[in-house]
Amino acid sequence: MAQDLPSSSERDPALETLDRLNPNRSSTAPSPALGRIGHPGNGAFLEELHESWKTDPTSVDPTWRAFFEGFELGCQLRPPTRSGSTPIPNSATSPEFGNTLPQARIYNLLFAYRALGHTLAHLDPLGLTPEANADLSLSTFRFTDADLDSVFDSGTLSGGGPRTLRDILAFLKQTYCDHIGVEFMHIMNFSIRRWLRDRMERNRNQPSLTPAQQRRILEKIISAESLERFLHTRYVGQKRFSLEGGETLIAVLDSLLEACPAAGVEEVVIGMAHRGRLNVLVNTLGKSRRKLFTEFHENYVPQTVLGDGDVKYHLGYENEVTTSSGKKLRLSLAPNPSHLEAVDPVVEGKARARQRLRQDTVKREKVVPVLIHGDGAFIGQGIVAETLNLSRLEGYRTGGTIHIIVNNQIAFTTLPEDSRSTRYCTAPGKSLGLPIFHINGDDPLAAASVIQLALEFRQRFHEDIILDLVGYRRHGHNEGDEPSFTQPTLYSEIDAHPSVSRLLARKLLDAGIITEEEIQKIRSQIDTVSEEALRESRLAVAQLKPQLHPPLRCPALLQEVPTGVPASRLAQLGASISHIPADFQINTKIRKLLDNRHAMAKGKVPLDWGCAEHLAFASLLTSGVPIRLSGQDSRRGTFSHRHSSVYDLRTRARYIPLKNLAQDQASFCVYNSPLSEAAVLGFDYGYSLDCPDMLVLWEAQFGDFANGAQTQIDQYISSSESKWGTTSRLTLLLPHGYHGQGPEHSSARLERFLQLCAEDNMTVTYPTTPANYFHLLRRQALRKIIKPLIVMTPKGLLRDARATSPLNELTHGAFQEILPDPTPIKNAQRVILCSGKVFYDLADYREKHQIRDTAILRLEQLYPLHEKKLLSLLALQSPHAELVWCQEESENMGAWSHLALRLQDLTKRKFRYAGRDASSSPATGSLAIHLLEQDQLVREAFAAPSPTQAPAPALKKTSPLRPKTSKTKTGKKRP
Ligand SMILES: Cc1ncc(C[n+]2csc(CCOP(=O)(O)OP(=O)(O)O)c2C)c(N)n1
Ligand SMILES: [Mg+2]
Repeated sequence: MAQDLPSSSERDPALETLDRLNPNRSSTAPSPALGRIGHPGNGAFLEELHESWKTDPTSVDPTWRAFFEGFELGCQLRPPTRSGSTPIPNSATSPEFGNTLPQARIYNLLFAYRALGHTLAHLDPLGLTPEANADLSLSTFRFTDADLDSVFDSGTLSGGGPRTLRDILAFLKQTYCDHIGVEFMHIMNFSIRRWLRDRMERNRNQPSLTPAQQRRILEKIISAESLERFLHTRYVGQKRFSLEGGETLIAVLDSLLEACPAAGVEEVVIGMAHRGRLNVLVNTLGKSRRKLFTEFHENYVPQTVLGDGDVKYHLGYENEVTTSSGKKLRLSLAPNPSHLEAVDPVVEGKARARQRLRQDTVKREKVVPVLIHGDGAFIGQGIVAETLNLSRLEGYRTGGTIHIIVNNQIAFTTLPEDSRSTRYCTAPGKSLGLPIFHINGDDPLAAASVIQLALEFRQRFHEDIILDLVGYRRHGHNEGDEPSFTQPTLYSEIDAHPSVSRLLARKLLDAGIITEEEIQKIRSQIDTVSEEALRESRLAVAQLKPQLHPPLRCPALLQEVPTGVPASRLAQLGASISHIPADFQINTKIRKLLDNRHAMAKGKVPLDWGCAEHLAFASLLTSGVPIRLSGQDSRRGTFSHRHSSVYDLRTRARYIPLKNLAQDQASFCVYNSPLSEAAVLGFDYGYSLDCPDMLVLWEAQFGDFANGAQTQIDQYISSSESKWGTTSRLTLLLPHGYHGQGPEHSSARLERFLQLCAEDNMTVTYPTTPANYFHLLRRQALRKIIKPLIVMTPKGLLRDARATSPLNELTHGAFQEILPDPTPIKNAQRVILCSGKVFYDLADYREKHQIRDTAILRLEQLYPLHEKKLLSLLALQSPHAELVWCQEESENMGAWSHLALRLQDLTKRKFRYAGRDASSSPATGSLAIHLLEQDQLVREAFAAPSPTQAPAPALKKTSPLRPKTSKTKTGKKRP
């Protein structure tokens, strides 16, 4: 119930009572957490009072009676659906209104308008006057026209004092039912609500812009419209995703940038989709028209990107612009893929990284993220909710994002009635209690004044805010699309509707702010600039000769990077990572784990995974490399192996040894992420773009959950360098390995990552020893080349004595892409190649059966493959040795399908496959079957006679594309 309570600030007496009852409650500056959830004590108290009022209204004092009446009213006034099909319960019939005092009903009226005035606001440029809302009619409050001139106390209505009912109504209608409709009464933080209310009622939500500001807005609107029209006539039928019908966006962005310097903002990081992007690039970011027009040419090949490039309406841009006050502002527009809203968390991550670079990590007021959305995508895409949920979290906050929705009331051909179950497309914002401003897009002045408020709000409360610019789409979805196929009536209305610029021009002409001649001059100046740019671009494209570019290669990816750390330093680091302050009481098991780590770092006990990782991190941090690790339960580690953060048993105070290594160490940030993959991975990817010298790691709980972030992996991590030239050092830790835990916890889908590999775009690894993991992490952080790194990480091996490393493997050397056989075998008659955990099963089998003619090599790095190393290791064995690829993953999964042809091409020899049969599900649900299968695949690896003993058998499994074998996974013949 506490959630739905109206702000007691609307009822000042009640607020006072609350303050009296709970002196700890701060009415001016509640803590953010308390502000959001309300005070639990107050909630219980109010609930009690509410119950007693419901049984007998006279049992509470009149102030509380009025309060609850307002509250009940708010609960009953459910907004109608867009189509108006859901009947609104009419509170006028509610018996509670029977005996209420007139003054109390005035307070109800104020509350109702603040809560629901937006239902009467004129938001739709194409719409008629909104349907009357019976719950806001005078009769609902038991007033009649005869009461209009009666005088009442106007309570908290801007300044309060006596006013006639007529004045009160006019005030409320002007503020809440004009061209701006506001949803803010769902906000649980009273001080935020009060601030918004006062800020809006101060000027009755009417724009108060200077004539110069108004002229500038008109210029921006004309500029936006002219660019679209120019493109429309010069590049007929070419896709541009016109902004026409939503040109107000350009005025809003301009007003935002204009307001930035005074608000202390130095940088704005923008993310947006296709709609109006070209317009924003030119009219907001200052990209030259010549460059844009060049990109429209059919011969155009991006010169800046060495890879495949991208279409023009996905490209990013960075620039420094100068505001009218002469202040500089850095702007960036993140490149984005077609996948709508996928850019959201990337922009948040970038913004946070930029804040870090500007040492703006406390208030986060210097760098402001701005996300521009489409109405269909905002309500439809789950990543929007995931990203909003990051907004207040310690590891992901950016100090408030300004969301602007270019709401053209359509998504391709789909109308709102088919695309949402909510009245407004902004509904996701309500779950976070964000203020939502719906604005008639035909009123750029109103929109400009709201964006000023939005920036003020963001800088003051460090929270997200949403602007919903309600407009229309003048053309089809793209310019080749015929909208009247599906929306014939709507489009004849749109054809007849005057443009935003014409409407605004009329307004300013009427107000005497501008003359017709001046408007014509603005238009012709802009067209001249466009014409000139077009001429220049034609000259430029005449020089262009499209050429096929060779695949991107990065041979240096295979260069060895020395990553050993001297034993003395490891011992020192070992002491630091296992040290806990004396006054800290920790769990005895963790104490033991830390002591063990200490012993490992001194070389007394072989190192396990957790210790190797900690030492890698500690060595990097103390040499100046900052680290950020984020993922679900990553502080402790899903498998309880990391324990990067330890807790005091009495207070749950947290201590992070890696943050306490040395005075001058680099920063270590480790966060438990929310239960999201797409948004969190996107965020960390975005972060990694702007902090290239930092080791940024994202960890999946189990590797397969990464597929919830597949869009980020496909659209950004694997391909963004080729598309946009953006590089990232992001490291993905993906627990992988078959332990009989069922289909969903076995596979990180190694095959998917390998399938995405080409042109040296990233590194894919599956290390099997703590030492190699140690070197891998250090290589990733220290090498100059910036590439994403994918790591299949262990689960069971974390506690497996076979998978430990002696300290001396950390003190010298480098990451080994291929691990030679630890048992020195020469001239083997069989060589089994494998990757990852199955190595240990193979080695055990060989040991158990005293097999001496088989060597086992581990591919610790699957991409790029170190071919030279592999050939030289194979050269140590018989040239006639049988070559086997063994994996525990099913045949259609794991590394086999990626490697089969490559290995055969490289060695000019055939490989036999030993592993699970192809399967639709990654693994069996039964532990018993798992063990049988595992046993069989290992036996199979050693099964075939070696070629020197017998003629080579027909190689049954040489191609990943061969038909299914007749054996089932348990070895039984299939019928
Ligand atoms: C995730 C995703 N699904 C589908 C599409 C295909 N698509 C491109 S634009 C579009 C309509 C988007 O509507 P809206 O968000 O309202 O933006 P508008 O084009 O109206 O500005 C669709 C469905 C896409 N790009 N991304
Ligand atoms: Mg739309």
